[in-house]
Amino acid sequence: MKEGVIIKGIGGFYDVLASDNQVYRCRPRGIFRKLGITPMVGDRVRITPQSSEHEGALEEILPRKNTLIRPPVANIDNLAVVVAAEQPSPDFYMVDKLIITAERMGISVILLINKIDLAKTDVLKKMKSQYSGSGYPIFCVSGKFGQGIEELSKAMKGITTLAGQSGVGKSTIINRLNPGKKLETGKISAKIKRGRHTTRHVELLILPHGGMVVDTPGFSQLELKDVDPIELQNSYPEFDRYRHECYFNGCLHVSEPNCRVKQAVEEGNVSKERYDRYIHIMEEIKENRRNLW
Ligand SMILES: Nc1nc2c(ncn2[C@@H]2O[C@H](COP(=O)(O)OP(=O)(O)OP(=O)(O)O)[C@@H](O)[C@H]2O)c(=O)[nH]1
Ligand SMILES: [Mg+2]
Ligand SMILES: [Zn+2]
Repeated sequence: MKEGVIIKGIGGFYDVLASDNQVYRCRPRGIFRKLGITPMVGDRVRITPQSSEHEGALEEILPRKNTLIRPPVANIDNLAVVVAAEQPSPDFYMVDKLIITAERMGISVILLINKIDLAKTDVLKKMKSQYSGSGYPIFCVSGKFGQGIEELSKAMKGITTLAGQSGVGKSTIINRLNPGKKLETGKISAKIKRGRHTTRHVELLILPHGGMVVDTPGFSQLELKDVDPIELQNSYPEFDRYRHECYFNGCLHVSEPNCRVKQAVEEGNVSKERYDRYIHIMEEIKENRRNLW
């Protein structure tokens, strides 16, 4: 038996990249259908290679660390949150919400500033002042011209997906990371509009340094429906040093007295912008919950 990762599903078969660096086209054992288990791209699996060198049987799916629904991929290691140095201007609420979603799924966050060929350091300065406290790595790249791509590619260990506003350059970056494969970029053509109704095809692309990237970027679970207000702070690593020193045990760091997190904001040790958006997102979560009951 060999271990491997499902990189693609095609009509009931699964392409598995095995530890010997070979791809085996595998048919799942009947037991999976009996149990109602559908293998997913990203699944770590055990296979038995069969007579023909590149075929095999899918024997076992190892426990999943996490699962995304759109795109349907399991075991995501990193979420690269992409903003543009220029056009479109960054939507930091979206950035924070993507971070919260990633944190809750045990996915590491990478912050990615694209289009650095276009602009000076404005967005970088903002990102640094707002996110350095969280400890997330920040990469500056140009998907169009290639700056910083090599370094980014080395940092993408395991499975990475990209997310961010339309037009920030996600597809351009992926093409640059994996020059062997071209994805659709730029204007939405009539062809793509028609393509919307065809089956979404998900595939893990193998990067030169061994990492893998999902070729259908998308990370759309942004409603934060099931976040408990008390849990929201767990997605803010920059609060960690302070929150255990708040006067109240269940402090949400909103308007409670003697809140150490608020004090850290006032002292400039936690980004005011990040904190203000935290309050806003907290309101949103509470509002959503009220509508649920
Ligand atoms: N100058 C410059 N333009 C870029 C860069 N990266 C992407 N672009 C341009 O930005 C536009 C959008 O790029 P895409 O890669 O399609 O953006 P996307 O994030 O995939 O957008 P959606 O698929 O709509 O979510 C295209 O016109 C690209 O040529 C870059 O590094 N520098
Ligand atoms: Mg795209
Ligand atoms: Zn507090």
